[in-house]
Amino acid sequence: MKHEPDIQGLAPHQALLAQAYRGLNPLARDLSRLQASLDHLRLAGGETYETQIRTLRQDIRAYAPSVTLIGQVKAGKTSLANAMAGKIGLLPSDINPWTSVVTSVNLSPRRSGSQEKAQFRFFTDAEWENLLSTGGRVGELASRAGADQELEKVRGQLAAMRAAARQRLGDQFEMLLGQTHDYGYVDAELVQRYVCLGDEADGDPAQGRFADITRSAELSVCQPALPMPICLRDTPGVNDTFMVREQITVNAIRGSRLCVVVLSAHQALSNVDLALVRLIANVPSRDVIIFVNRIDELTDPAGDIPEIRVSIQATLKSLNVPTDAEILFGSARWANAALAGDLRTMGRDSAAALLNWARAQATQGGLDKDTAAMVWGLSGLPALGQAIADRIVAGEGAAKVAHISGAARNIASALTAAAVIDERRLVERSANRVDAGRLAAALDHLAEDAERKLEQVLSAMSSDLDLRLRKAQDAFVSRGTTALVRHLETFGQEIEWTYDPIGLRLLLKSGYTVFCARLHKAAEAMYRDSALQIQALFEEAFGLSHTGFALEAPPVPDAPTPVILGRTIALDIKGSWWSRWWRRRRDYTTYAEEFRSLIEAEISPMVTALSDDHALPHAEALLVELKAFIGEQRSVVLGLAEQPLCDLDHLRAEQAKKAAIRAGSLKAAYGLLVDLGTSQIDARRA
Ligand SMILES: Nc1nc2c(ncn2[C@@H]2O[C@H](COP(=O)(O)OP(=O)(O)OP(=O)(O)O)[C@@H](O)[C@H]2O)c(=O)[nH]1
Ligand SMILES: [Mg+2]
Repeated sequence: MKHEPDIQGLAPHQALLAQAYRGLNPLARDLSRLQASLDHLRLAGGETYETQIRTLRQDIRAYAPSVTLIGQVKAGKTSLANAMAGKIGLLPSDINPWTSVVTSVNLSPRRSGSQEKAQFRFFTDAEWENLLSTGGRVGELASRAGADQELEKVRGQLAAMRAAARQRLGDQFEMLLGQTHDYGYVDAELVQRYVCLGDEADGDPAQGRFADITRSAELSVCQPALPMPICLRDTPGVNDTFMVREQITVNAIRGSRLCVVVLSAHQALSNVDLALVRLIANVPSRDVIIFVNRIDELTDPAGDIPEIRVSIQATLKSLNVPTDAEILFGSARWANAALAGDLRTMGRDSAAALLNWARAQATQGGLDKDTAAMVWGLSGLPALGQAIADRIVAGEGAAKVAHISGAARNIASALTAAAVIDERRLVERSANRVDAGRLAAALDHLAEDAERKLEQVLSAMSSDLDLRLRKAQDAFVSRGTTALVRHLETFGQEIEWTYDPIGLRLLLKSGYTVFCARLHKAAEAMYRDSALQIQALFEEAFGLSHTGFALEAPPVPDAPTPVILGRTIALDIKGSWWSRWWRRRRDYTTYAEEFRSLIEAEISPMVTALSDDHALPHAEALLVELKAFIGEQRSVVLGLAEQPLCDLDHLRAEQAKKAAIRAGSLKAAYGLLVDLGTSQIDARRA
């Protein structure tokens, strides 16, 4: 793996990109050190560890941290994604068409074996049907609330979408559902056909041909300027009252740890963006970077930017969202102009704003002398790249390195022990045979015991979580109903009443966070105990208490963020349906009951999803990790116990050959592994 792009050999626009992502260089270096150490271990270990080492190598090779861009409609997410990828015009960005599909751009510096490709996945029949019959989230919600007009509107939109798709696709329509389309190349025209919806009137017919029924797009492109692979996810704009695809955006955020929230400078953040704010409210603020784009459209960036910052922070605070997310400012337009090496593309007003911002920045430190590099700097892209790199390096990257280096050190440790065992067998001229059967039984017992214990703890904690979540839900509904009755008694039904679900979300989130923290602690203890027990078994079986054989427990996997809590529910929509619902109740004594069942029906799926789609799979992942760890160690220990012992002369001959290689390779591996993954993990994540 290459870990530092060769700046000399890069085109000018690639050099700009390399500069933006240079914060990833140390991580790329660590990963390539890990690869090298695994190569040495493979030499040292012969075939014994072949599979394990291959899996670890593949794990490193496939590793690509991902960043999801979400944000306001037309904030410039797609333009920014293009600039971040160093690929002008790769994803179609314009006033029209608009992005309608989550698009993953997998960028890799490797030229070999990673040829460009694209895969587009369509909705399945069932998903499409479901969309049509329920009208998506808005439809479900509207029908529950009895908002017939809204429901009709959504149905109408969907019917139009279907008709458009039918017209565009003709007979192919039904056949395409559930399929995927694969291509061995990527270009803007291809992408446009699948991921952009536009107004028929002014679009060409090829545009968005498949967009109505596309569920996801995966593109793989080569970017030699990067020190390591990364994945950028572009999503449709949020604040879409249509919300048909909200769930897909929620899943995109879940799929990456890091989230870049793109806002438009002349729109900052306001009450229109509640849906967006709800989505980020549940992502830890250290994983959220706010990028205020389009500063080139401000007449006085130097004067306006500090105010915009304050206003965003105030809005977040008023909506009860942690305000410590990093806020950056920039312009995708400037970035793309710098990449193109043609500053004329930015236009006169944009250039005036650039000068204004350049003057302000000049007072705070040197601007680059090279014009393209200066514009690139002012575009905010290098700062964004650095912020992303910092978080990856301290967060998921460090966790990855810790995981793999721990496993590699365990292999090195076992190899060292193997050398001692061979040595002793020769010296003692005895086949001091370890009872492999007994050892296997002991290991099986240990595995069963550990798995059962962890399972018990996990299941007890999961029930506890369920209880907490239901309690939070009940309390919220009861409090709401009581408040409603009181309102009716005091003010009657003429004055409208509202009930903010923020308290519920906070309760659910804290229940989930407590659950995850307890789970983490329990799993950590169990992993550690298992490692110690296996080590003790091993030492006892081979009589090796002084070889320094030390087994490291694997790190505990991270819990998924509860993004689902950001999903829009009826109470979030303070629009017309709510007042109509309110007015339509004939007998106000039934208000409370109906209100109760309405919000219960709305909240239940969210609570269930938190438990079934987040908590349970996480508990399962912790168990899988334990099983995998014990399984690997089992095969290592048994492999050593079952080494052929009958022929000592053969062993001697082999030994002489192997010993030198093993000693040399092991030394090299240890040298590379010595300080990897032990100290870099972000302390904040502990
Ligand atoms: N002036 C200016 N225009 C920009 C900038 N970034 C994007 N635009 C323009 O804004 C329009 C929308 O840009 P997109 O990148 O498609 O925005 P988006 O957020 O992806 O839009 P949706 O996916 O439809 O929500 C296009 O005409 C872009 O050229 C910027 O930094 N400055
Ligand atoms: Mg877009």
